[in-house]
Parts: sequence; structure tokens; C-alpha cells
Amino acid sequence: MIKTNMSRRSALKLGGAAIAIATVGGFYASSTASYAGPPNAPRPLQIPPLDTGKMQGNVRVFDMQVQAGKTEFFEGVKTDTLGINGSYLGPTLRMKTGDTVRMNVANGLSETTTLHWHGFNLPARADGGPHQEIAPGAVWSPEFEVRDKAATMWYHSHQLHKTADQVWAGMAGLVVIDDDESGALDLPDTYGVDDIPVVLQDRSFRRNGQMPYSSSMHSRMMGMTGDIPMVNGTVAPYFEVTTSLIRLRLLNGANASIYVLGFADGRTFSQISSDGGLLAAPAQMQSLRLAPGERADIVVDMSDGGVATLRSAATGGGGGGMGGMMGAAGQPFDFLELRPAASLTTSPALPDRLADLPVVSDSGVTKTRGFELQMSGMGPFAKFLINSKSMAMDRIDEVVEKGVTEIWEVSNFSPMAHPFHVHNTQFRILDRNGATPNAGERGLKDTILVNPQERVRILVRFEHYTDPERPYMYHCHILEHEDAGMMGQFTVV
Ligand SMILES: [Cu+2]
Repeated sequence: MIKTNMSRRSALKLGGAAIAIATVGGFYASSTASYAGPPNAPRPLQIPPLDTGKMQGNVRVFDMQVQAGKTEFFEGVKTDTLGINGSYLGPTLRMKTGDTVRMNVANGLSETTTLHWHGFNLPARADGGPHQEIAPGAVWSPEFEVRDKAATMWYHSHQLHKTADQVWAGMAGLVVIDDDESGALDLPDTYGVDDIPVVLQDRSFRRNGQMPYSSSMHSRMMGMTGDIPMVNGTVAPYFEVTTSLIRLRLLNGANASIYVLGFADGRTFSQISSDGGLLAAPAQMQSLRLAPGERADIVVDMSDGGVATLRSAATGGGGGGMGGMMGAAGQPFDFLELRPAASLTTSPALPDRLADLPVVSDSGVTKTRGFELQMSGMGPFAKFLINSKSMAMDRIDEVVEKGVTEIWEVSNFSPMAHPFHVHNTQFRILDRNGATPNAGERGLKDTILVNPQERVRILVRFEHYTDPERPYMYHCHILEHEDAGMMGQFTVV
């Protein structure tokens, strides 16, 4: 538990290395020149404010002001950004299963937007997808019951054709759901102390310090990526750890980059949750692939007193083909340095069992639907399709019966990997090309990466709400692909 002088020296050394990597840039041919100002000194990780709402009767109410602002990613340089109740990103909303919540989302922008509650099981009218537009100056106040289990969810813009642009500028934030099952476990859960939000993104900056969204043909095809990694909007962040175990709530909040996460020293860590809740048991690993939209809580053991640098590896697992992969030019991408304090409070050991999850089985399932993710053409003629169709607001693609379990077969014969996200459900993975998914993917999921030449079968069920008029979305979570049409609509009846 006691950090030695030796580890303090190596901490300093690693700190320098992290900064060098974080500011060199050029991992991926980018259409914009990198910010060329002075490199940042390491900065303390910004922790988004925790917002538990305010109770009005039995309703937990959150006030969220979408606004334009200026953010200092680099010392003395003000970058134009978007945020919620702040200049970049938004507060972490904390709520409990069974709560009724009301979100008062005020649009302070000069353009239309939406705010989607990613991962939630909720009525279509409250989903915050492309049909729930908020005009400039308007307030949208959906109310719904929190039906999901303890999980790390998130919210982000879902404005048709503008999602990539608005999320790039900062319109996203985390949601933490607690429940009795998770509360009864001895897991690190003190926000900002041993339970840390980690919103992973990459951005590219112009020489003047701005990070305008580029709708170049390159970014439209591959998705928009950057050469500057950031966590919670902090470039070159460090966090001082005071406990022997620390929980990181990882969100891949990038537009397009797939991260293959691990630690610079190769240390093992425990994944305890997937998108929609706790795994049945902690899964030990040294490497975790996270595609845009996916979340995972991990627990890192810091008791050796050494610095742990969270990084995305140089090459990804199974992305294949072109684009979207951080470090394609062979450089790892350092996100966050965890620096242990001189003495650490001993955390309770991780439980062996975490959650009761139903057995995954396709026996008795009679309904199967196929979804093929497609790219066709190049350059200005490129099309992004699902089942040969481009997203249309006035066309319902699928009608699904409430409470019926179905198999959705998601296949990809395109040259890029695509993360497939389904609204209003937490599903389970049956298999990937016939093989059982790895331990970290055996829990509740709402987004899955489908590699080229892969067919992923998922077990899907919509439990609670019907609405024959208002659709939910399924789509690729590379935001440029979504905006370009790789999205479809379904209703639950
Ligand atoms: Cu895609």
C-alpha cells in the first residue's frame, strides 16, 4: 500500500513520456493540421459535476441547459465548444432504478438539437432521437421511469444529419444508475474518489486552437478522428489515486475511433460491467476493445504503488481494413495517468459474483430478423445503408411485438467495422460467427462492434412500451455513418 521513492521517480518519467505521446500527433492522416502551440503540462483530470437532480414530489428533476461556450483545452487558448450546464460535455446524472425522472432540456443553441438517453429502456416519446427535436430557445421535458439496472449510461445529441457535428463539439455526458443489487456489493462507488468517470475522446485542432467539425470526404467515409486524446475534455490528464482499488467508468465517446485499451505496464484489470449493467462475475484482462458508444466499468489494482497509464494500443483487435482505428500509424495513444498517493486506503476485495443474469439461449425463439450494414461507392457517391436502405424519417423499417424475444442477425461485408446500436433495449450476444463472445461481452449490451466478414447474432426483446406512431432507431454508432444514412427505424406494438 505504500508507494516507494522508486515508484515516484518512475511516475515522473512516465509522466513525461505520456505528454510526448499525447502531443506528437499524426497517428492518422487527418484533413486538419494539428494545433501547433506549446504542449500542455499534465493537468489534473476534470471530473464532470455530479448532478443527482432535485426532488419535485416523487419526481427526480434534472435541469439541463445546452449551450455554446469556450473551453481551454490548451493553456491560454480558448476553443469554441458545446456543452450542457458548462462549456464542454455535461454533468454526470446519478439516479436509481425505480426513480421517475424528468429531464428539462433547454436548447440555448442557435440550431435545433435533441438529447438521447443512450442505453435506456423508455417510451419512444422520451427517447431523444431524431423525432424529439428541440428548437432553439425551446425546452423539452420528457419524463420516464428508470427501468434499467445499475449501469453506466450516457446522453448525447441525436439530431438527424447533425449528430456527428454536435457530439464532436461536446454534446455528451454520463449517467450513473444505482440499484439495490449493486448497492449491496462492496464496489468502489464514491464519485470522484474511487469511482471515476472516464469519457474517452480524440479531437483534432487547427493551428488557431479551434476544433471545427470537418465534413471532408475523408471524415465522411472513415468517420472523424483526431490526434489529440482527451478524457472528460482534459488533454494530458492525471488523477491522484488514494485507494488500493479504483473503478473507471469507461465510455468511448469518440465519433469514430475504436479503442483497444490497456495499461502501459501491461497490468491486468477487472471488467465488472458492460453497457447495460454488471457482469455475472469480474472478468480479468489486459486488453479491452471499446467501440464508439460502448461502456465498461473496470477496476484497477493500484496497491503496487506504481503509476498506471491507460492507453489505447497501436493496433486494434479485429477492426480490420481501413479507418477508425486509433494509432493506425503504429503509435500507442495515452489517455490517462493514474498516480498513486504516498499511502493508499485499502479497498474491500472485489466480490467473486456481481449480478444474476439470465442464461443466454435461443431455444424457443421463432422470429429472426437480418440487418446487413453496407457501404457502397466511394467519394461523393458513397452510400451508407442498412438492408439496402438509407435512413428516412417517414419510413418505418421494422415493427416489433412487445415482450417477444427475437434473434437479430447483424452482418457486415463492408471493409470497415461498424458498432451497431439498438435503442430501448439491453440485449445479449448469442454468438459472433458462431463463437461464444468473450467474457466482457456476456453481459447486457446495447452496442456491439461488427467486424468485416462477421455476423453477430443478438437476443433482443422490448419489454415495456408500445407506440405504433413513434419509432426508435437502430444504427451504426460511427456518427458520420449514422448521419450519412446507416440507420433504420422500428416501432414496438
Ligand atoms: Cu459504420
